[in-house]
Amino acid sequence: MPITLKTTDPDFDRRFADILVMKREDSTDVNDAVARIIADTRKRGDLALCELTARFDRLELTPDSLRFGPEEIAAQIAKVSDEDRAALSMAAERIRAYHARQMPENAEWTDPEGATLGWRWSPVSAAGLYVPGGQATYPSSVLMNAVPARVAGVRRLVMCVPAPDGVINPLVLLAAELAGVDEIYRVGGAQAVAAMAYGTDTIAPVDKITGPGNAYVAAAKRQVFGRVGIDMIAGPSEVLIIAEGGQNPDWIALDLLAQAEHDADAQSILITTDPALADAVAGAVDRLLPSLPRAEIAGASWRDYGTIIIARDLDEAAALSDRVAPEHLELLVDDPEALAGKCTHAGAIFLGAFTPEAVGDYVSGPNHVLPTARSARFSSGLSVMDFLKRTTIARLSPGALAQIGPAAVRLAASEGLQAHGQSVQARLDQLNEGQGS
Ligand code: HSO
Ligand code: ZN
Repeated sequence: MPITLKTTDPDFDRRFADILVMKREDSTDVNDAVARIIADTRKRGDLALCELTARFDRLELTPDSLRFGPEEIAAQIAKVSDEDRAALSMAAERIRAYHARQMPENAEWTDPEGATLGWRWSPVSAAGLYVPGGQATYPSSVLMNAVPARVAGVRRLVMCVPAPDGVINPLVLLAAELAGVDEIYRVGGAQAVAAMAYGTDTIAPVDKITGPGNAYVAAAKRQVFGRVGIDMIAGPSEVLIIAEGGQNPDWIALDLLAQAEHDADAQSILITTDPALADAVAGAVDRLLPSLPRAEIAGASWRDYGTIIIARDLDEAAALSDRVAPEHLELLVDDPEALAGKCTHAGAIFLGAFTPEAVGDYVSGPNHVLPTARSARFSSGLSVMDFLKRTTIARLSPGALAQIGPAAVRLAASEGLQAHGQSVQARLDQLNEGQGS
């Protein structure tokens, strides 16, 4: 049974507040183990990678076989069906086109004092993409991470993916090829993150690491942050659907289940203004759930975290959604544009009955790496910006320095920084001399 609430319930505020603070992940403390793995990888490099891969992935490697060779990649990719290849290529193209539009412009102007100012964007030189092995190895996520990096102009793109027992998903390799990944290593876990951050003889270090992973990978990303940049630490996936009466309850149920099947800790929330629709959706979930291959995972998520809220009206629904700040927000209402205007805090918004969240996972174009756990209040999904940095530009004419320099001299004095003031004053003196003569 999902949690079911009405905003008119006397204890609604307290129960809704409980949902907001709900802890949806085990906080297994893996920090010490990860710190040891990082230290070992820094010290022993490739040797540590080979040993750890034998231990965790039951795969015997030598430094020479850490990297996937071109023939091996081609042989794996040849296994992919034409249909799968066409679908993945279409996804890659649409993701590329969307992200190309995100490229920001450089700026430059000269202000009235004569200072030429601006900024310019440049890509990080090398990026590393972590791809999980096992159940959560998603080719779509390879595209979502690698394509924006390439669009941003990153020159060297590295990927680490574990191959437990030597097994690799050919679609992951195809996605890497379509996106333009340069180097692929069959290394996973904290050791992969450490190798990309610090480098080994085989894997040259990168500047930024992105991509999802288990608790070990997440802890490793936190620990190497500062040495390299990281994207975000993603939590379990979530969807919030706002629906009006008249919408198809089966479609809504499937959208809720699509999120729930990711993870027993995923969360699916329905807010509706129509109590009859709430009942119909609850019934449809119970009917559709058992036929899913991942019924156990989806069922656990729906049972423990699934939520149905009956709201007085759409304005109230939008306000509640903003308090949740969901990763994905679906608006299944007659006028989704109007409602979207009232929803500010969401990683991605899906408008109307023909935009199920799952199209956003694969082919609509926007990124599916999105802020979870209410972090859409202050952050955004992965974009080309994550692979770019901004350098500011200033060039002062002598006249500009003459006008604004004296204020710098004063402020330097007020901070007790003599050399700062003198570095400006020396130039001002020369300008004054020039004027005197
Ligand atoms: N919904 C997930 C992404 C995903 N779904 C990958 C399917 N494959 C988090 O946004
Ligand atoms: Zn998904």
